[in-house]
Parts: sequence; C-alpha cells; structure tokens
Amino acid sequence: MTQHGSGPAGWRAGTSFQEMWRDLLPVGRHPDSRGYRRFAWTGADAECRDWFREQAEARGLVHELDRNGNQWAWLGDPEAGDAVVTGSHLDSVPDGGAFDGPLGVVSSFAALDELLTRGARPTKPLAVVNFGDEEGARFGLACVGSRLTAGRLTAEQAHRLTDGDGVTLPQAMEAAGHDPDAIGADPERLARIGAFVELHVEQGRALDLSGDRVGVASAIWPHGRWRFDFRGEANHAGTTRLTDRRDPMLSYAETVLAARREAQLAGAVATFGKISVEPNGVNAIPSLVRGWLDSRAADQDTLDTVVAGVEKAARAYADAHGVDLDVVRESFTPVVEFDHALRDELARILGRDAELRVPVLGTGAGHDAGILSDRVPTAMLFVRNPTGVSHSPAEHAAEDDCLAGVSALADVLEGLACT
Ligand code: HGY
Ligand code: MN
Ligand code: MN
Ligand code: MN
Repeated sequence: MTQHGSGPAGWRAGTSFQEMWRDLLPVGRHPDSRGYRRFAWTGADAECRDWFREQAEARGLVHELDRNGNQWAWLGDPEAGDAVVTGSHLDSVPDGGAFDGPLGVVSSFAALDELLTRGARPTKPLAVVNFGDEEGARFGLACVGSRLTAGRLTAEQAHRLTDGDGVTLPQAMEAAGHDPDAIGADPERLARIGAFVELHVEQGRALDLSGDRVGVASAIWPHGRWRFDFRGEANHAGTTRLTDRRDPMLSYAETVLAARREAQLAGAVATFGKISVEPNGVNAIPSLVRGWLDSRAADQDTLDTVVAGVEKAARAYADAHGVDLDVVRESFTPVVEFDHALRDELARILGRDAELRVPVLGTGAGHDAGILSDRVPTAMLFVRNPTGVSHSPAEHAAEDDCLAGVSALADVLEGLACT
C-alpha cells in the first residue's frame, strides 16, 4: 500500500535524533527485565511500525509496506531505480538491548534530515527501510523480511514457521492485518536499489579498544543454527534407579560443554542459548531435550569442523545413555564479503573528515545487509559500543558516538546519492 507524500519540495525535517530515540525507547520494553520484547507481528511490533510510519509521514516521505511486511520511507520516485537505501530493523531478541536495530533506523531518519538540511539535493531516490523479523526471536529464523525479499526463503518455507505457542507465521501475519499469501521474492524491488548501507551498533568492543567512534564492516562470519533433539525415556525422578535411566538431559549437558571445547580449539564461537524440555516437570526424567546451537567462525571450514565435532561428541554421549539423537540444521548464512567498491567508496567519503578515523572490521553478527549482499551492493557502518555487549539490556552507545554515526551516514548518503 503506497501512501502519497512528496520529494524534497514537500520534504520537511522531522524531530531530532534525541527526540526520535525518546519516542521509540519505551515501545516493547519489558517492565521486569528492562530488556525489549519486540517480536514479529505482535503488539510491540505494530507500535514500532506505527512509529516508523509517523517518522516517514512527518518528513513528507512516501511510506510503503511491501509484500513481506518490510517498511520503506521514500524520498523521490521509488520506481526511478538506482536508489540509495539505508535502515535496519526494529524487532529484538528476548530481553534485547535498545540499540541493536533501532539505532540504524533512527540514525537513518536523522541522517536524511542532516543531509537535506545541509542543502544537499539527491539526484537519486533515497529510502529508509525497516526490515521485519530480523532477529527471528518468535519463529526461530533470522532475517525473515529480507530473506523473503531476496528470495532466500520461499513463501512455502515461511508458511511452515511456527512460534512456541504453535501459532504459524501466516496466522500471526493475518492477525496483524498482513496478507500471508502476498509474501515472496521481490526481485523488481531489489533491482531498483543501487546501494544499501546499514548502520548498526557494534556488537563487540573493537571500536572501543581502537578508540574510534565509527567503523566500516568488511565481512560477516558464516553462521547457522542447529537443533539437537535428544530423546530418552520419561520416568519418575524419585523411584527410577540411576542405572535404569535413559536421561536425555545428561547427553545435552555434556554436549553443551563439548560445544565450548570445540569452539575454543578452533577459535570460533558456539552457544546453546535455547532449550526446551518435555514434559518439563521437576520430578520427571525428561523424555525429550531439545537444544539449539548457534555457531559462527571466521571461515567455512572452521565452522564445519566445530559443528561436526559437536555432533560427533553428542552422538557418543547419546549412545552412552541409551538416548536417540537427531540433529537438524535450521538456518545457515554463508560468509558475507561486503561489496569492495562500495566499502572503498565509504572509506573515501568518510576519509574526508580528518577528525574521524574509520577502521574496517569483521563481525560475527548476522544482518539484513548480509542477506541482501549478493543481490544488491551493501555496506555497513558500526557505531562504538563501550560495553561490547549486545542482545542484552547492557548494550549501549554514547550519544556523541551516535551523533557521529548520524553524520557519517549523512556523508555517505550525500556521497552516494547527491552526485
Ligand atoms: O543473530 C544475529 O547475529 C543477528 O543479531 N540476528
Ligand atoms: Mn541482533
Ligand atoms: Mn541487528
Ligand atoms: Mn542484524
């Protein structure tokens, strides 16, 4: 559905970075944890979407909700092609921080205002995008909005996604008023994009350690999610002799420790961060323990070695306890090398600001920019996070670093779109 607005002639600056941030901050924050629960197609998600639309319309931008539920705020004619797009996501992991995603979206609106207030006049269409369901917190698959758009997830696969309460993605979309039969690849949209630049809070401490405010991404590590199903035999916790047990929790626990060992050996990372237990009773030996492994490494061979090592250990532990094991790879993102020409162009543009050193750094975090990187020239800017922590309320970026990120993004957008 495209709302009508106008280009620079009808454009007007919106509220400041600080005011936008203050508006968005309370949305979806959980009272108990201070963390965010902005899950796809929930009430909090709808409030984030309303906020995005308000920001677009306050600036006279053309607001558009695409077939996959991503939001676009256009300056200029979306059909003209060679658009310069910036943005990120607004959803969160369970009890996530305030910056992962929202910093990119708020900074994009602020950078657009800064660029136009300077008097720069784009010769290409510009857009701010909010990609839906980037974290995959509710349906278990990251970057659903950008994967669907890039054709890296089919509508059939998406329709099979189900949340922890058994609600399917189509049911959740329908309940939120979005047609689940409309979802699918959107190659025409991507063909109209000349460059996508995502600004993101750094999820690590490289910039803090180097003393820089802003960095440019070089690559995203290959990473994936594997589900380990350990099936044993439910029984009474009080009356069943230890020798008579087929306890899947033991095999799971030993596998978690094996994952840490394998990752340590390989210089990679591996995390079992999510578990589900059936019947999940304090006084019942479990029948099923389901654990999700997230593993990432700087290169494919290392990642393969780690996951194979964890699976081999898990099978040995399962055998030792008379437990069955199924391992399912639920999602995988190959290594992303960001577009070298675009990355060098960013370094050239940002290098003009003598005040700003802009190191180039890799990351283990997945992003929509990574999903789109083989369809559209993409690049990423990172903003210093002094805690290095992410996916937690402790995630942080200082205001002056955020504003440095906005100015850097404004310079990049001007350099790319106001030629
Ligand atoms: O999991 C990730 O790396 C991203 O934050 N979705
Ligand atoms: Mn994240
Ligand atoms: Mn993110
Ligand atoms: Mn991301």
